[in-house]
Amino acid sequence: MSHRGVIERYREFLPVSPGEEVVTLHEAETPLVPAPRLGAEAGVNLFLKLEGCNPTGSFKDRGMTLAVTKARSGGAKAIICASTGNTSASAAAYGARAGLRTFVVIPSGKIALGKLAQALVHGAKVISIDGNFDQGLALVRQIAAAHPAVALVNSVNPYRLEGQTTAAYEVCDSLGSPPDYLAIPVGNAGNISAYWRGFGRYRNAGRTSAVPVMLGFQAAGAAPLVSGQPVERPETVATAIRIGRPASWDLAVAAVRESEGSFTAVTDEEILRAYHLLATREGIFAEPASAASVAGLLKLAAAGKLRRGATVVAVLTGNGLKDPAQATANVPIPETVPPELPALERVLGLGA
Ligand code: AN7
Repeated sequence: MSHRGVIERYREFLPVSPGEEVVTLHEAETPLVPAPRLGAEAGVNLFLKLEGCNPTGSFKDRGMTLAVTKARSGGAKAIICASTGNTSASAAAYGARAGLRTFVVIPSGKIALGKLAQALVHGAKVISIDGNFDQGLALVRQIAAAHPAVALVNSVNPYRLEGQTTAAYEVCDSLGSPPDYLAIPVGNAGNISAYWRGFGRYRNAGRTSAVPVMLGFQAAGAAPLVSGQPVERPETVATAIRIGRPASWDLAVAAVRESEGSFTAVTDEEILRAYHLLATREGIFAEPASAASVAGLLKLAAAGKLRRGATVVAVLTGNGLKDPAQATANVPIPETVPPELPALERVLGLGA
């Protein structure tokens, strides 16, 4: 059976006991799609890892299957997270599947509509705070510490990162070897840390013989890992990565240092350009935060900082449909015409 889910597919690398009852939506095994046109622009052999094809539309499902499996087998009655959107959508779905209550804390007005809809439809208790993600995370950590029946499922939960290592295994399995570079958007910095651990573990297990250079990209208004300083008031159009105090700071810094990679900031303009290029030139609709990986690659390539002809995987972390407001912000409004052939031909430019 294909799409058995992260735990069944990579069980030998994950901390799950044989008898443990798994909570899964048969996530992962996402497509790795060549991007020849954008690859040519960057002078590299580019592949896109479409994490928006996961059951809840983002990479978060890889870690959530493990975190929620462990929460339930550990006797939790509820799960809780703070979120810029995707973690809450995933937690709400896996929480529903597990029969656990889900509590979600979000920054008021700063999460994409599709993600909010997901959390609500799955029946999570959603609380909006008049504050940002970093403040929300500090609060939910305190709740989980004070209430043992409530399991924290943010990426400070070690099972989240363990589950997310599977994306690195998949990239290697799909390509037959690791890429030269891995390009990835960075917010709370869990995913870049998980990929790095995964690539290292796969090499140590003899499955591969190398590891990639890790290229992390942050939005310019929320780039603490680029500046080396926490950002008190992060701002970016890419709300998913509007984070000023990444929880996995040290792990992410180690990933970049050990792989001889880099952190680079991309502006909102660069993010939105990449977002439109992905959609119009490659047929791929990813959310703005995800487009930061491609924006960053184009930026590094233009500066002569990418080896020409290298194999590059850019991780597109979430589905474009998550953020309909952004999607419809800068596109023409459809023209309305009478339901008549000549009128339709005229507006299509197909008239006589
Ligand atoms: C589409 O949902 O932090 O660096 O609360 O949704 O591992 O945080 C989302 C993060 C990239 C950054 N792309 O990953 C949340 C949340 C998308 C995301 C990131 C997120 P990390």
